[in-house]
Amino acid sequence: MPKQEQFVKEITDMNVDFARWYTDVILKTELVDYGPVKGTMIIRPYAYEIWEHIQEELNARFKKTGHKNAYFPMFIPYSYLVKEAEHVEGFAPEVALVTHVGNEELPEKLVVRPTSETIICDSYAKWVKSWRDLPILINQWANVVRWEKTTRPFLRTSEFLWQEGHTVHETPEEAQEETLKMLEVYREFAENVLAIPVLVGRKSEKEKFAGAQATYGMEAMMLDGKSLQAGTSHYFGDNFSKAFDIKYASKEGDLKYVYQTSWGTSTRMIGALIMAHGDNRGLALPPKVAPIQAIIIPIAAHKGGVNEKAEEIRAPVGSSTNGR
Ligand code: 87F
Repeated sequence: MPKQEQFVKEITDMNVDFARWYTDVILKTELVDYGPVKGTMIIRPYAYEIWEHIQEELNARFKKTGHKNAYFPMFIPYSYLVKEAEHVEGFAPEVALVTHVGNEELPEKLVVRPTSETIICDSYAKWVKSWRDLPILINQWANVVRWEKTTRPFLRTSEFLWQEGHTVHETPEEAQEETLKMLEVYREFAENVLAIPVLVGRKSEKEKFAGAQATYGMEAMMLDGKSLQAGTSHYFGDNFSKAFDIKYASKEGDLKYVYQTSWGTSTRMIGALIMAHGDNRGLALPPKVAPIQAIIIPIAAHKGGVNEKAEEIRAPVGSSTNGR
């Protein structure tokens, strides 16, 4: 049996069991491996290179829209989380805590960041004094930890990589504009770089993040007909500025609360790529994020058989595809 067909045989038919097809593909193509701790993943070099392309493309867009990258600590004092207790309530079971160092119990528990609103707002409260300090347009590339019960590589893992944008504005209008601007950055990126069809829109009152006044999401369409949330953008209004006391002296000289946003995308995008482009031969990646670029050039195409051979190489005989 030709080697290629043998290889294909090792991948479950996507029309038979899509979830198993996904797992077969990511393991066989050496994108990922399971970490020793349940729910964790090892991002192998092939997948990390895809992530680097995603970072380059997003960074270019973030910079173009005036944002700068920064880095905040991954350990957050437990008391910060309690400050916005109402927002965190539903998430509490997912939060990983550091209670000991060596044999000694810490005087205050530490949260391993599941998201960075609290620690970033703490800094913003110190940094914002007058209207001249605004807007603040900061993005962070980081790992985050959320102790999830059911996990799948790239789609839901206890630790993942992401970017989180956190911005501060003088007016509600400016913050609302930022929320939608970044949602549009995600949409344009998903369609033009990842070549994935997406739907963007406002989430319902029930679906939105409790800390936000409005949450917008980007749903990416997968080959099994399901959608996958691949990005979110929140308008916080003054919810966080009131909880963290972030005020500025306006041009008129009075003290006002700031208006904020946050927005994020993660390594889940790699999962979306696989599920939007793969087929029964395995992985297929759009050129802008593919680590390996293969171009078939039929030289002397006028000669008989050349084009046919090129076509045969592109789509090997005997392989089944997803039919697109
Ligand atoms: C899990 C544990 C604790 C999501 C959590 O969507 C807190 C949270 O606040 C939590 N899971 N969230 C909401 C995150 C909001 C927001 N943060 C920046 C984003 C995008 C990036």
